[in-house]
Formats: sequence, C-alpha cells, structure tokens
Amino acid sequence: MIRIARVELRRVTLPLVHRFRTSSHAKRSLEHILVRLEAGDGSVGWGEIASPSGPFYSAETVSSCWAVARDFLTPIVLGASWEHPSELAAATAKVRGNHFARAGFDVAAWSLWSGRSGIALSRALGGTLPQVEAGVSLGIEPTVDDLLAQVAARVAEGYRRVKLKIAPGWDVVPVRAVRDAFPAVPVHVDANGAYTDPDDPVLTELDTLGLLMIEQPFAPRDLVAHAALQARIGTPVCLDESVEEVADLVTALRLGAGRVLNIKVSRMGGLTAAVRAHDLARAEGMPVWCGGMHEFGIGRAANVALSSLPGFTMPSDVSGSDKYYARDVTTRPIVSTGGLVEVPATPGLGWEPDLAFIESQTVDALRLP
Ligand code: OSB
Ligand code: MG
Repeated sequence: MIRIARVELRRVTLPLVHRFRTSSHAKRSLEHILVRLEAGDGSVGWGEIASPSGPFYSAETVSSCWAVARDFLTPIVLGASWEHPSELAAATAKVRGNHFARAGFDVAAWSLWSGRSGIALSRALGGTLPQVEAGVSLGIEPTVDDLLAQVAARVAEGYRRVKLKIAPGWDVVPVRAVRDAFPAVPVHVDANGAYTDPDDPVLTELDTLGLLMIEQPFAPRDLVAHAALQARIGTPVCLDESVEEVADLVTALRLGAGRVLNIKVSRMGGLTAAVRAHDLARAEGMPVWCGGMHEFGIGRAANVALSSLPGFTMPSDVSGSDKYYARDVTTRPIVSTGGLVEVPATPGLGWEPDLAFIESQTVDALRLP
C-alpha cells in the first residue's frame, strides 16, 4: 500500500525560445504547475499540469488548475492509500472535467509507483519501443518566409514530421508553400477548431496536398461535422480537442468522425486514461500519436513514456527541450537526435527534476502538510 503523506504544488515559469501562435494566443513565457507527491515511505513522484494560461484550448487555465488542485484534488490525494496509480485516478475522477489538473496528479502517481517498483515508467505503462519518433508543431508565423525558415531549421534537425497550425486566412497558401519547398517532408495541419463548415472549399483544397492528416478542423463537440468531412475527403481527419474521455473516442469511432487520434496526457486527464484510449484505438485499428502542450521536462518525460506504447505508429509532438526552452526543469534536457528520442530504461520517470532551478523559477508554492 502507498499512502500519500505530502503534496506540493508549484507554479513555475519558463521563457520560450520562440513565440508560438495559434489562432487565439501568442506567448513569450509559460507557467505550468508541478505536482510533487511524497509517500509515507519517502518515495517521491513528480507530475506536471501543463495548462495554457487562457481558456482557449480547453476550458482550463493555470489559475483554474491551481484552484482545483488546491481545493479539490489535494484533499482527495493527501492521505489516500492505493496500490496502483489507476486507483488514485479513479478517486480524482470524482472531479468532473479539469483534465489538465487531474493529469498532473496522475502522472505524479505513475512516476512514484514506477520508481518505487524499480521499473521504467514506459515499461509500467506497457511501452515496448526503445525510441520514439519526434515531430514538431509550428505556430502561425508573421510571414510565409518565416514559416519556411522554421521548417528548414527543424527538418535539418532531423524531425520526422512537421505539423502546421492553420486558421482561416493562414491555410492553403502557407501549407502549399511548405509542400512545394519540402516535397519529401511529411506534413500535417492542425486547425484547433477554427473552421465551421464541413463543405468548406479550403478543406477540399487541403485534401489535394498530400497531407498526413487534418487535425481538429471543427469545434470540440462537433463530432458530426468531423464525420461529414471524413466521409467526403481522403485525407485522414485527426481528433484532438474532441476526445477528452474514452467515451468520446467510442462516440467518434461509432460516427466515423476521424481516422487518427492525437492522445494528449493532459487532455485525457492523465496516463491512466491515455493508455485506455490507446488500447481502444489499437483494438479498432486507429493509429495514434502523442500530442504536446509545450510541456516542461516532467510532462515531456511522461509523453515520451506514453509514446513508447505499440499503437503510437506516427511521430509524436515530443520535440527536444531545446525547441521550447533554453533550460528545462530536469537535470538533463530531453534530446531528439535525428528525430528520435531515447526511452529511458531507468526506474520511474527517467528524468530528474532540477530542484534548484525549479526553486528559482517558482512564483507560488503550496505544501501540505
Ligand atoms: O493543438 O496541439 C495543439 C499547443 C497549445 C495548444 C494546442 C496545441 C499545441 C501544440 C503544441 O500543438 C505541440 C507541442 O507541444 O510541441
Ligand atoms: Mg491539436
């Protein structure tokens, strides 16, 4: 039995090396919440709440995560006894929604449990791949030339796939420019729900560009629109925001709302649910990849572990730390070499928190008891 004796929450800020713009936000630095769980026997696990600052990707914000973590999740977790992380995930699932906040606790529980059991997190989750393929996600740039320069730099670094953010006014022209300049590079696009009409001629045109997939063209709840688009185009539709629960994936599969799934640890509420989504998608023959939320090293390590599961057959957004941060919160950065990230075989998360650096970047902290 593991009993959680101590919970620590920290709001930590890191400057971004390159501004990342989607249709709704552009940031120079990010603030995430690190969760440290300590068991009665002294074993420790870390997790990360990687919510964006504003409620534009999902309804959560850093401040809402902080409040929910402090007022509802910490009281559930503190003093809780469990034998497997899925039990703690079941307890915190009494809180509806708030997936990013719950994910931080779930990842901390998995880190603690795998470390204490002497096995690598990837192995604990059922991972089998020794290395995972990394792609990059590129935001909306000021000009097409800026975008082409970003693609050139990332392709030279060896990344296996390039994902381009699109929105009305920034779609066919930049995407065609990238396809023309880099015909051999696998490209996919992500709209973060910026379109409304399944018959939109822009989507018809994107369908002719040989893209790996079109990710989340419509609003999260509009699975019917995704199904209508998927029925008329050959390019696979990928779901991101639409799938927050395994039940959403069941609905999507029933409707034919997409042929690829982006599994995000944060969006699913943690590794426990992410593995379940992977298992269902795999049983249904649906390829998956791991999406990112600009995680710091702790959350990124969890993404690497998850991406080692056998259903992750497409490159994930597990770019090296240096794509985002000059210095990460782990003692070693996460490194992509030739578009591959090694999956650690050491017990637990596989990367250690850099405690002194974390302390220097902490803007608020809460320790209980
Ligand atoms: O839709 O994948 C998304 C970042 C913020 C909000 C939404 C998304 C993203 C990313 C980040 O694409 C990808 C990464 O972490 O590299
Ligand atoms: Mg997305």
